[in-house]
Amino acid sequence: MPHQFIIVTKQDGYTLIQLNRPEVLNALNIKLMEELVDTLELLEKDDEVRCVILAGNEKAFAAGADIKEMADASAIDMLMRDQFARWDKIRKFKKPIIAAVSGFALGGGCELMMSCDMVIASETAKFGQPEINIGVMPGAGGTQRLTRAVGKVKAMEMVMTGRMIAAEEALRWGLINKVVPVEYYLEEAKAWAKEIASKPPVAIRLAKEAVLKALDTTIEGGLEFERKNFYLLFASEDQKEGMNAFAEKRKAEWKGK
Ligand code: DAK
Repeated sequence: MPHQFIIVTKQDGYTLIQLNRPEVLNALNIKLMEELVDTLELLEKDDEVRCVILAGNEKAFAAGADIKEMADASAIDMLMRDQFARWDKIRKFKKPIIAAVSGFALGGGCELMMSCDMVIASETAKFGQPEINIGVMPGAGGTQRLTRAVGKVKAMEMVMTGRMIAAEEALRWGLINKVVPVEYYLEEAKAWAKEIASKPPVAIRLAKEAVLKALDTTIEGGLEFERKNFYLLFASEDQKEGMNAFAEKRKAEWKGK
């Protein structure tokens, strides 16, 4: 099915998804989110895809949820649309997702970015949770994921002032992984995706699960969880292959089993 608001490009080992509503700075409307989540569901089942890059364009990753689309909604409309179910599917996506961000990542755009596993940004990237300026507050993880990423006082600053922060500041705060000149941000994300796609997929999947577990459990529970995933990998062919290849001084060939 052709997409209206995203562009999907399959590369060797990974897939690039580009949000594509440039006339409204990639504002996230319901249809765009539907296309994005439906695509992720397909990619999850495709063994050739080992990593995903989510990007916008140079001017905007996404300037938030589509304000015009939700302006007249009632609380019950919002409840019955149940859009969070869609957002939950992104959070539960099992393969690594790298956000490649340039320009605005605001409101739902910043929240979508924080649902990804790693973030490569251009020097022009700007991050913010400006919902306060339109009479609401973050609703798709902005008070929770942001606080875990940057700590209480900085999250309060962003959520209560609605101010944007620049890429270098976001890097210092621990919100993103790397900042590069705008002409390289997508290339850099592709290099990371290629590197991750070359790793053993089962170990990548269980490692992602364990890191995410750290965000919502005690240290004791998290260590237990990590240990189980670690043991489980000794049932994989890739563990035998990886360790034997090391001993035999050759490159491992992963089967994803
Ligand atoms: N929604 C709809 N249209 C938007 C938009 C948005 N979030 N952001 C920009 N646009 C549109 C503008 O209306 C304008 O359209 P035209 O007037 O040309 O038709 C076009 O994009 C270009 O924008 P500007 O002319 O404003 O461009 P500037 O460079 O002057 O300013 C800006 C760029 C990013 C500073 C400005 O556009 C701006 O402040 N945008 C709004 C940013 C914002 O407030 N974002 C937070 C939105 S609330 C949910 C999940 C998530 C959410 C809600 C529910 N569920 C699962 C239920 C999240 C909520 C939000 O994100």
